[in-house]
Amino acid sequence: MIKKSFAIITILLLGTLAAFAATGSISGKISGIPKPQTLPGAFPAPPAPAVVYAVPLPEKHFAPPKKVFIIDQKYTSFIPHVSAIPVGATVRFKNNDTVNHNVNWKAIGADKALAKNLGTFPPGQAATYTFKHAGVVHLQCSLHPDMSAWIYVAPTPYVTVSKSNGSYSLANVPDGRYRVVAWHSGAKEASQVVTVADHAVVNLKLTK
Ligand SMILES: [Cu+2]
Repeated sequence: MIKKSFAIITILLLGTLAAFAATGSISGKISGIPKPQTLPGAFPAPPAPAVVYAVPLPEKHFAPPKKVFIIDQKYTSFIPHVSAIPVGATVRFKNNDTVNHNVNWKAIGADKALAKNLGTFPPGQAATYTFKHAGVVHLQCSLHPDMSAWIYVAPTPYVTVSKSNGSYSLANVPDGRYRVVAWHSGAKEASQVVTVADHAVVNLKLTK
């Protein structure tokens, strides 16, 4: 009887360890994040975060995420300023401001054929768009030339936005080889190939 329960506990323990091994992680720090330009007399703005993503090697296709991402318009700003989403994700653009706003972009990555204008809508209304192509999207509002934000559509579900100090963590990354890429609108991309076995630390340095 004791032997039998010992065996069951052992099996349970091994099962738990296997479950942990299947859902690894990548974490680290992105250095060299450019400081934003602040006008004289204005409050210094915090640095915009970097986007970090891990592409499996060889690359593979993923089902689109079920989660709907939200980008708000408030205080004549896009919030958040930087979003990172997997390809296939749907974004809901809200207007929670007191004035009309517009949402448009001139290209996705270098592809100007993917330019889009979602229209102009009043407070309380929203527009929805599904991003089927990977690449950088520079959001603008035709009514307010100072409004600007970035969506990075990554070719992988393992994508996140760093903290403003550059630290990041990617969860639920299965064991295997990946190219980890860091992106920032004001810097050159940095990348490194890594093998994840439970956990990997990848620190990347952005350069001008
Ligand atoms: Cu606007």
